Amino acid sequence: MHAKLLAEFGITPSGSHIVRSPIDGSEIGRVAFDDAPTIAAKIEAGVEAFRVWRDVPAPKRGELVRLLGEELRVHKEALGRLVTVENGKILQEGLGEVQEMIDICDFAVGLSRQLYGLTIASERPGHRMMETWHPAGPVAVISAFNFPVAVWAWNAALAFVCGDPVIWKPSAKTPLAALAVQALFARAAQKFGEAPAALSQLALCTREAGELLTKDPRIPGVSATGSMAMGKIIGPTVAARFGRSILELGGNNAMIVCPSAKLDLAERAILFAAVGTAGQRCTSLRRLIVHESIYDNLVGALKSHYAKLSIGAPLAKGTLVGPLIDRTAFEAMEQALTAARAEGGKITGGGRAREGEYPNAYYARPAIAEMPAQTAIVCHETFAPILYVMRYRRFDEALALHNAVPQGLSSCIFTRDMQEAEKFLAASGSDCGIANVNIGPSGAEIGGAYGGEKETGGGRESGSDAWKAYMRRQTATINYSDALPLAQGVEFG
Ligand code: UN1
Repeated sequence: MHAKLLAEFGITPSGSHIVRSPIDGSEIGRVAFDDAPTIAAKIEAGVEAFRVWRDVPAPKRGELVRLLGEELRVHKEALGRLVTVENGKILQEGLGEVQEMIDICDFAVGLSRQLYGLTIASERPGHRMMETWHPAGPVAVISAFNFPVAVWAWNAALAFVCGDPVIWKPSAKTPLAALAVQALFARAAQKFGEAPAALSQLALCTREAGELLTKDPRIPGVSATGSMAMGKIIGPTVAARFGRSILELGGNNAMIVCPSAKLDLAERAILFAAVGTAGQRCTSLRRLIVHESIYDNLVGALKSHYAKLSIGAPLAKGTLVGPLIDRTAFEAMEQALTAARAEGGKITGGGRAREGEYPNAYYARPAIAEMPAQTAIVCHETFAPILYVMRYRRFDEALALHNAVPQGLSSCIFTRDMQEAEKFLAASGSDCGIANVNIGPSGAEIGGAYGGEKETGGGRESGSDAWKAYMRRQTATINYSDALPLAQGVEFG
């Protein structure tokens, strides 16, 4: 079955890096890794592609992205399946991830005719001043296993219309989906006919070889999604050569549930955000801050939902929770639960599921950890389905708890009280990059800028004006008079 999927994308497994499916631990393919000289050659090829691509009119560049979107539409089912097989998220979410790619392609096509600059009133007579956005150069995209294809698309679709080639280092855990995307890109490029050969390249490599991408001054922009630890290395490396990085690191996303909340909606939102994708989204719900008056009601209902969750094969209809990516992820979950217990937490759920059936895969029972306070482990992002629950009395107390973690990606409040909703969205409210009212923290649309503050890294990808990070800004002033007036009225000579 996997071989047929790979064949749809023309992938013939070869190489020494073994790729295993988290579904059952079986080998699903092999890929060859690039060594350092190959990465260096790819950077050079990216620079050459840039020389050509930057002069192609942006709307024409958009046409290539339109064709890529078409390929994705045709192969949505197969690519969604491949994402599920390689990453373990349930098929609905695998398909959703491909839809996210299609959406950003559509967005980028429109954008290709809207890379607007400004005209600015000059203080000098007979002068015109303007701001132009130019292509920046090859962009390195470093992506994580949890969104193995969508994150590339958020970056690449924008980069291509902005005139930048892309060199993509996917997670070593999900290289097959990356190869499949690269194959679809190649088909779109062939139909387009005029794309330079190295416009889109893959760098399948170890972290060490990947560092060449972050260190090379010919790559003005590096967009990296992953852990805070990774960002702490990449950020300073890119900054040391005055490059630009777009960092999308960890989240520790919370929901405040207020007394007036519509609880049935809140429950559904919590389930999707806390156990969906087996808790392996950057935007997964990790902290629940509940008003004491509804605490027993809500937490009781959640426990009964958790007890009935269908955990298992992610391709099977009806499954809501697939496997964790690997053993390390499962062990991290266990360790976090042990720490939570030691810090006074009362744990419901947790532990391994379906072990008899899948001895080489790591299915985890999602856990609810009722905490006496926002202890150390609650402030730490564990990439697993653990929901820490805390109670609050006063609204300002809830808000303070909400913001008192090092991460700042996504956040939400469930309330029907307008004052609470507005306070949450105000300057003194949620300190996150994403703040929702009566919606969970995960599953953001592509139209908004995606990213967060503090240890989340500060980068913005995807919609709104995130495209500006892929271009260089130029201020140009033109003198169409016969004089040479100086700015600030300076007389010189
Ligand atoms: C991620 O987890 O890295 O908002 C990305 C969401 C998705 C993207 C998550 N649109 O949950």
